[in-house]
Amino acid sequence: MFGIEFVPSDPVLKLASYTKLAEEVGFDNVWITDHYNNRDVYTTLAVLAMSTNTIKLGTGVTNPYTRNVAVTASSIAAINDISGGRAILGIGPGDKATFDAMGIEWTKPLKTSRESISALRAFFAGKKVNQDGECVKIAGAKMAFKAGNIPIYLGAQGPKMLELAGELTDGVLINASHPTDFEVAIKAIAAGAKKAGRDPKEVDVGAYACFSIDKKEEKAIDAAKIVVAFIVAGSPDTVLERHGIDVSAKGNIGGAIAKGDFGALMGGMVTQDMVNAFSICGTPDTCAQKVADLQKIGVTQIVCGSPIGPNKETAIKLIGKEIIGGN
Ligand code: F42
Repeated sequence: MFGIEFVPSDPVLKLASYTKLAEEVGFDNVWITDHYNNRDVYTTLAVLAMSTNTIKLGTGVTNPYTRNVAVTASSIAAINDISGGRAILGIGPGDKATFDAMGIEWTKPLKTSRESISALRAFFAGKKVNQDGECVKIAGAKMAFKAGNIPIYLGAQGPKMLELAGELTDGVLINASHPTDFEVAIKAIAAGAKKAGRDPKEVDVGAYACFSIDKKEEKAIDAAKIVVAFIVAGSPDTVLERHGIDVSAKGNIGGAIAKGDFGALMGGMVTQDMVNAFSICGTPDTCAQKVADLQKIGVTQIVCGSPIGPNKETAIKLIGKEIIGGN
């Protein structure tokens, strides 16, 4: 399966035209990110629903801190309604930096995720929900319209979150691009599935990857560098060490980002090793090989995330022709 991620920092109508193109070239899913400072995820998905016919429409990902889960259930059910059953709910504990700016306290992300998923399943099943959780409390709320059977995906990287995904979800969206990270992740998902008596194959394993494709390798790499810089700056030390990247680079890159010194980032701070570890990047042949390597170890959905390529339209067409077409 193939997905594509868009960030609604771009105007919604522009995303609608990219999504239509993505649908035409064979993508299965479109995922829209959720951050308060960008355009609203459900408004965006509603427009995408009206301008497409077959592609599935996912929040990629929303969170249970900025919206009560009953409101999330109602919003995604409305998307399911207007799209003829094409909605997918991607949810994760969210992004601490944006919560700090909003004055929202980020407590118990793992437990909040677990309790949110159970409440959401109950809302989707049309039940009157009574849940006296530690983090999510619902006192008799019920949807007044039919939600339908909406798959739930979890945004996860940490071992406990991945186990939770294996235990409870239809799929997981993992912010990573390299087989080494997925070998670790797939084991954790399988452990969670086993604990719940499920077949791990029931869980769609999504690589939510930084993706950059162009016929000219250099152009593809340059387009990925700033995204890779943000990934390095935000990665735990254990992940950098796993890829043999000097942990001190994290502070230097973070400093350059804070100063807005993009010249330094492009001019050598972001190394080829970092690009290889944290993106699927290069010519169509290189990208196709990297996609095949991930599929071989058990990744079942490749989500082509930012930047997609130096030119989004050209990149979407290239992925359709050279990667999805050849799969
Ligand atoms: N976040 C957004 O805000 N917007 C987005 O659009 C978005 C997209 C997205 C796409 C893919 C993806 O993988 C993640 C994405 N995210 C997005 C981020 C997402 O919402 C999550 O923040 C992120 O995936 C979670 O990262 P993580 O799996 O590393 O989990 C964190 C919370 C973690 O520390 N996990 C630990 C682990 O091992 O998995 C568990 C920590 C733990 O056990 N906590 C206990 C608990 O109950 O929470 C509490 C412990 C205590 O002492 O209180």
